[in-house]
Amino acid sequence: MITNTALEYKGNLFPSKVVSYEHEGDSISFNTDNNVILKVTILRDSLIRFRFTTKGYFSNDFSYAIDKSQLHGYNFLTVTEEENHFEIRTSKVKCKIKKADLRLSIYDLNDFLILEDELGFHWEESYEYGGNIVKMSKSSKDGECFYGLGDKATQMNLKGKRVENFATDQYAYQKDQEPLYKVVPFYIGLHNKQSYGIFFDNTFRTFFDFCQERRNVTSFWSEGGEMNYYFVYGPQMQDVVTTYTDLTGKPELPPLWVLGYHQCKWSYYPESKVKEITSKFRELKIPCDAIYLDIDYMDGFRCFTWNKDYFPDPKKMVAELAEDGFKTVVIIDPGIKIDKDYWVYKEGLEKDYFCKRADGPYMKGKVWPGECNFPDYTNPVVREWWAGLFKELISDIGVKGVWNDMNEPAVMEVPNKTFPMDVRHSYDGNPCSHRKAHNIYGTQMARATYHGVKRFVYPKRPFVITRSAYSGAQRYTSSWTGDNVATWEHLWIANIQVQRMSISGMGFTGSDIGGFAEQPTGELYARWIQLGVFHPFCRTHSSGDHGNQEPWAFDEEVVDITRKFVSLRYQLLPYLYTMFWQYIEEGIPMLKPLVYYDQDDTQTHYRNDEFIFGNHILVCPILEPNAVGRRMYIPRGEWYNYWTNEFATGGREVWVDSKFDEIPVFVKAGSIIPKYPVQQYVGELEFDELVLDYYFKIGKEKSEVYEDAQDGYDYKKGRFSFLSFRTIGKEKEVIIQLHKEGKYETPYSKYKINFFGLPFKVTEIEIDNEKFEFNSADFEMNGFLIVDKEFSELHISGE
Ligand code: MIG
Repeated sequence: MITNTALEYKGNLFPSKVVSYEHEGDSISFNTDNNVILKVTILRDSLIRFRFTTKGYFSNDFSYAIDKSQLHGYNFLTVTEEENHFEIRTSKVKCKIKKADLRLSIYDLNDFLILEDELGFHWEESYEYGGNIVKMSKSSKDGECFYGLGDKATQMNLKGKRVENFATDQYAYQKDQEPLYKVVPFYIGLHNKQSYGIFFDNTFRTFFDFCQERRNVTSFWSEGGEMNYYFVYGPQMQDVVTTYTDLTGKPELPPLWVLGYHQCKWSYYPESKVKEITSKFRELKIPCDAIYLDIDYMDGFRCFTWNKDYFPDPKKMVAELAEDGFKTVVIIDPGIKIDKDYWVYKEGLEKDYFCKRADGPYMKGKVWPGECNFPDYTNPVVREWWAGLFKELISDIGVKGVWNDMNEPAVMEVPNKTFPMDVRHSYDGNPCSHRKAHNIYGTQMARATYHGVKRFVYPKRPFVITRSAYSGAQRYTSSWTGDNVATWEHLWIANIQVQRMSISGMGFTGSDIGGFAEQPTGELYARWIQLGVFHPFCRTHSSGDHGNQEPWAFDEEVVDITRKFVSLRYQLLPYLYTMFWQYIEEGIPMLKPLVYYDQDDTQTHYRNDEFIFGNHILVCPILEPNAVGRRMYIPRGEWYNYWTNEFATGGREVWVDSKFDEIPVFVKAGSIIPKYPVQQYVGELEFDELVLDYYFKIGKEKSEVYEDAQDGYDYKKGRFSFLSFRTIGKEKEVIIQLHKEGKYETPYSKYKINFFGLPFKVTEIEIDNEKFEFNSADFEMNGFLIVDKEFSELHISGE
């Protein structure tokens, strides 16, 4: 392993002076007299790619991370040559490139310096492997903060830290442990109220140093490949994140049931145990939509087989579970057991689909089934074969989702926990060793799985969840944060990890609620579920080594708390679904760390705990035992305590009381929160009313509600319902305007509008300019109205 630092190495080489340049379409190439070429490509006004070679020519340009549809050309840019530098301009930024050494600096159009090379691009030749160790260093401003990078188990602000990206099976990882399961070489810098982003699209092992090695220097480097990175202009963090997410791609909508609650354990078997668990959920009235089968459902851990002693008739069981509203999700690992009587192995062998060592033999490694071979998912033909393997599981048996594990890839009983580095990969026609393919392996497996599940579940929508991922994996799959531990510290970690994944383009993520390893106390489990219901993916999972982790494994109070919070999630399903819609449409993260929400407020820069769920709900978990409340920062603006409806002004740190069955939750004043009735599973109930909770504010606010058939693809043909509400509050008046789009007819016919915090007594209501009769007796502070869903303006006034 190469562990030398980016900066202090004697053998560093640097570009020398520019001798020529060419401008072709949206790209400009600068050639130096020592064979370095810097190719600058303007993808958009606010997105610039910098690509270096030291060989005098570029190798084939190929990336798994980039969403190809985002690579369209560009039409406004100018290049000018000055005495000592070149200047490239778009309509948002300008970039200066020094003739002497290719060092560059980027400014906004007010000449404000956003980012500047320190040493800039440099490299070290790696004779052992061939190729270079490629490095970049940038100057960092005083007070600069850094965010992003995926699943790192450390503080939100990465200032002062060094991180490593190498997908690793890290059982029971600890705070600050590096590296973890996922690789997202993307960060956001923030200084002087300006955010920008860097995406270093290089799948080799990479490192990032945020002013740890030297106080005012940020660097990143890789053990191979190209110095190939994208600069993303802000100035708002939202601009950076949405542009990055566009570049690396957005998912499709999951079916709505996937946003419900999931129950998992290693492992539920036999069939009678599975049914005992699902029945108990219904009996205790804790909503639940999905039940998981971990590796023990298989026959000797052979993927795509069943243990017939435990599950004599899987199709019948899956159908019976479905009747009770449960969707069955099963695990599938990459290791294929070496067993000449096993059809998947035989096919893989006959067709030559397994990864090979450099000298020819198949790569062999031990995982759950014993000695295995591993499909090369970087080969499109192998992905196609893999997708086809899901036919029986999905079409015949009726499984609704697939869980991909161990795809870092993880190998047992070897010191590096993964493949030997000489293993060969197709890399979609760019053959390479495992050094290059390692970090992308899990994503390509999840991609193949996604195509398989999608093919056979069609016309319904697929569900896939993965443990390992590289940037762009969000196009195919959701993810979880791996093998965490049932400790309070891990609850803290989970909170940050899921927020961080959210601003790293991969927001459809959750943690194993309660902790995977070890056993939580009832209190810890309750606090974890209280956070988990506000995560995009919400699943309890545990290793099962230390006891049970169903809500009823704890005392009755914990069961009640679980019911209360999971029910709240089910009420908030239309809100969650709308968050998801904003993510797939605009790349907007579903969870927003406080710094994302209000980067101009320096109070937010080092906050870890509080976050915005969607656009209008502020959540702050309780992360300590025996708490009766906590201190937290309420961001600027006006809020209501969700539990007490008390008004709170933000921009300050406050103590918030919080009983055991609550955590601090606030709703932004002026917003409308849509709610469904509590259902035990998605689609259980028919209801004729959409609840809309309105929280009074003097001033304006916007709220949206996205709905559709909750599954299938009709939404892509315009069959969705999109409600945009504009609320205007005045001293003695509230106006709610509603604008509707889409061709989907929601099954309910009315809205029940709840009003919170009205500062006046309502005397008159008009709907679309007609007087509306109502019972005014006690319509003060909190009251409600039931109105036909076809209104466009509601006008309430009083005295
Ligand atoms: O070596 O399938 O992270 O969620 O329950 C352990 C058994 C393999 C690791 C996963 C975990 C899963 C477990 N797996």
